Amino acid sequence: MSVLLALCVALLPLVTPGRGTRQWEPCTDLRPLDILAEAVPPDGAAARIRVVQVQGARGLQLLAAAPRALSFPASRVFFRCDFFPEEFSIVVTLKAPSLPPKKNEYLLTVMAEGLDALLLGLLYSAARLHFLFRSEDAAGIWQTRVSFRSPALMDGQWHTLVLAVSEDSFSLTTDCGLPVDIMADVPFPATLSVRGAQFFIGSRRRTKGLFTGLLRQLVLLPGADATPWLCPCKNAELAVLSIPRILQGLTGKLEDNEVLKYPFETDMRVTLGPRPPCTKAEDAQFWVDAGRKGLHLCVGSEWVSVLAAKERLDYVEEHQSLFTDSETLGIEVFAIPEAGLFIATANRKATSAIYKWTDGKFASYQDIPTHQAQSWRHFTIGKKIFLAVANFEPNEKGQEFSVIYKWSQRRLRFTPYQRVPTHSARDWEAFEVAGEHFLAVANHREGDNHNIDSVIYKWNPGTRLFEANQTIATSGAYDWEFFTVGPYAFLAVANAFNGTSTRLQSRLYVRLAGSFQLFQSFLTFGAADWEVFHIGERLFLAVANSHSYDVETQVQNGSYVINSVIYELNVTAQTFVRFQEILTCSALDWEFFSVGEDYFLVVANSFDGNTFSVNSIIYRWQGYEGFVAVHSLPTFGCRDWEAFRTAAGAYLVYSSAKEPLSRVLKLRTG
Ligand SMILES: *[C@@H]1O[C@H](CO)[C@@H](O)[C@H](O)[C@H]1NC(C)=O
Ligand SMILES: *[C@@H]1O[C@H](CO)[C@@H](O)[C@H](O)[C@H]1NC(C)=O
Ligand SMILES: *[C@@H]1O[C@H](CO)[C@@H](O)[C@H](O)[C@H]1NC(C)=O
Ligand SMILES: *[C@@H]1O[C@H](CO)[C@@H](O)[C@H](O)[C@H]1NC(C)=O
Ligand SMILES: [Ca+2]
Ligand SMILES: [Ca+2]
Ligand SMILES: [Ca+2]
Repeated sequence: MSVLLALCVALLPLVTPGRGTRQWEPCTDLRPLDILAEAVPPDGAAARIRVVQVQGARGLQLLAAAPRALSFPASRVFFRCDFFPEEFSIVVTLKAPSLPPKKNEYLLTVMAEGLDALLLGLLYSAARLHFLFRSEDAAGIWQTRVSFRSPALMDGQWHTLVLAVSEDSFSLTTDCGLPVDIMADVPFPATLSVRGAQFFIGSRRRTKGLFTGLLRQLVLLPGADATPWLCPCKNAELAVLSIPRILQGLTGKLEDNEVLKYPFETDMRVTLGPRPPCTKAEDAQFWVDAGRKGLHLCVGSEWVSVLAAKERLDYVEEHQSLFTDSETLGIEVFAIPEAGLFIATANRKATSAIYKWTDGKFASYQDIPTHQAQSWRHFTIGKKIFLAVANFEPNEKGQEFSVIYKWSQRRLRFTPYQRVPTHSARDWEAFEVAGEHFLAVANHREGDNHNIDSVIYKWNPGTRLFEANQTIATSGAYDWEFFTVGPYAFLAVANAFNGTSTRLQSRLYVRLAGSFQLFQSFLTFGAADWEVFHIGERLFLAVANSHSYDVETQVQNGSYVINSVIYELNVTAQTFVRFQEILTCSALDWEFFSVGEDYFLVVANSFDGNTFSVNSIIYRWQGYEGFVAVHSLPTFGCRDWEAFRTAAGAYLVYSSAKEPLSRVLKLRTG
C-alpha cells in the first residue's frame, strides 16, 4: 500500500489549476459570470430574500435585516488567480426605487478582505449611476468615481444597463440605446487584486445604502463588452445575458435575445467578419463570428471560443434509420485521415459492417465476418490504423478468437492483421502509456465459468504484434475504460456476473511500476459500461448498472429498474466518491457529449423487466443540481450510444440489440 500512498501525495498538485504553462490565462472563466445566481443560496434561503414579480418579470428584493445575505467570496469566480479583469462589462437589469436627492444605494460591491475598503462598486442615486473603483499609484490609493446621468432609471420600469470598461474608457448603455462614453483621467487598474475579497449584491456589507429596488440580472463578462450580445433586442428593457433560475420562466426568455444580429464594432479590439488570422500580433484580441454567434479570443496562435453558450441543444430529431444485417451491439465512430468518417457496427449474426458518412448519411462500405460481435475499437499506432472486434462466440470450427484488422492504404479497406485468443470477448480498450501501446480485452466467460482472466496486451514494435503483458482476474467482464489523471494511467473494468450474482465489485486499477494495481472497488449490479468524463477541472466516472440478480433471491422484474451511479474524483481524499444516482432500466451504456457550453449524458436503457420498449434519456449538467433529465427518446432494446460531429453539426447514433435497426439523430441547436 505504500506505493499507493506515494501516489496520493503526488496526485495533489495535478489538479491545482495550471499556472505558467500557457502564455496567458484569465483569472476567471471567460464567459458571462452570473454574479446574482452565484450569490443566491441554492436552497433559496427563503427568509433573506424575496422574489417579487412586477410588470411580468421577476426580481429579487433584499431585506434590510440581512444586508449580507447575498454575498460570496471572489475566489469562487476568480479561481485561477486574483486579478479583476482589465477590460470587462457588467450587465444589470433592475427596477430602481425613486430616491430623494443625496441618497445612495449600492447595486454591487467588491469589498477588500477585512477592511471596510471598497475595491469596486456600482452605486445608484437619483437619476445617476456611479461606478467606483480603487486604484493605486505612486501618490497613494485613490477611489475614482465615474458618474453617468441616467434619468431613465427613475420611471419605475425595468431597465437593463451595460457598463463596459476598458482602461480609461467607460461606457454605459441603457436599454440598448446609444452608449454614453466617458473618458476618465484615471484608468481602470490593470492589476486590481481581489485576493480575499467578497462580492456583495445590493449592499456594501452593511444596512446603510442597501438597495431597495428589484434586481433581476447581474452579470460580469470578463474581457468583453456585452452590448453586442444583448442588442438590438425586441425587449431591450429586459434583455438577458444570464439570470438565476428562480427568476426565469417569464418575460425575457433567452430565446427573445437576438444576439449579434447587428453586431457593431467597439473599441474592445473586436474583429467582425470571417475568421481572421491569429498570430502573436493578434494575441488577446477578440473575433466575433456573427454567422455562428461565436466570440473567440486569440490565445497563442489559436482562436479559443469564449462564448459558445450561444449554441444550445434545443431538440433531437431523427436523421437516418440505418438498417443493419442483424441486431447491433456496439457501435464505434472513427475518422480516417483523407478517407472520411466511418462507423463500425458489431452485429449479432455472421456479418458486421462498416459504413462511411457520404452526403450526410451513413452508406454501406465494407462487410466483415464476425462471430456474435459485441463491440469494435478503433485505434492508431503511428500511421497504422487498426480496428479490433470482440467476438463472443467461436467460429464454425470451434476456434475462439477476436481479430485486429488494419486499414490498407492501398485497398482502402480493413484487412485481418492479428488473431487473439479470447473468451466470449465483450470489449476492447486501446490506450497509450509513456509511448507504449496497449490493448485490453474483457473476457466475459469461458464455458460456464465467469471468473476468468482478462488480458492486457502490449504492442511489440519489433514483432509488430500485440503480446500479453498482464492478466487481471475479472468476473463476467463487460467493459474496460482507460483514462489518465496527470501522469497516472487508470483502467476500470465493469464486472457483470460471477456465476451466481451480479452484485459485485467492479475495479479501478492504476498503473505503477509497469503494471496495473488495484486502486478502488465499486459495488455494481451487472455493470455493463464505465464512462469517464471531465467537466472543467472535475473528473467523473459513471457506471451503467444493468441488473440486480442473485441466485438466492431469484429473478424479479423490478431488478432491472435500478440506480446507475456517477462518481467524482475527490483529489484530496484520493478516491472516487458517489456524486449522483440515476434510476435506469437495465442500463448498458453511458455516453458523454457537449454542445456549446453545455454538457450531457445519454443513457442506453434497454429493458424494464417487461418490455424492451423503454425510453433512453438525455441528461444535462446543471451545476450543483448535477445531471437533470431533459429529453426522453423512445428506444427498443437500446445497446450503445455514440456522439459525433461533422461540419454540418452534432449527431448521436444508437444501436438496438433487439432489432436490426440503428438510428442516427441530429442535435438541433439554437
Ligand atoms: C509489461 O510492460 C511493462 C512496460 O513496458 C514492462 O515493464 C513489464 O515488464 C511487462 N510485463 C510483462 C509480464 O511482460
Ligand atoms: C458471487 O458473488 C456473491 C456476492 O458477492 C458471492 O456471495 C458468491 O459467493 C460469488 N460466487 C462465486 C461463484 O464466486
Ligand atoms: C474531499 O475529501 C476531503 C478529505 O476527505 C474532504 O474534506 C472534502 O470535503 C472532500 N471534497 C468534496 C468536494 O467532497
Ligand atoms: C415479468 O416479466 C415477464 C416477461 O419477462 C412477464 O411475463 C411477467 O408478467 C412480469 N411480471 C410482473 C410481475 O411484472
Ligand atoms: Ca470500453
Ligand atoms: Ca460508454
Ligand atoms: Ca458508447
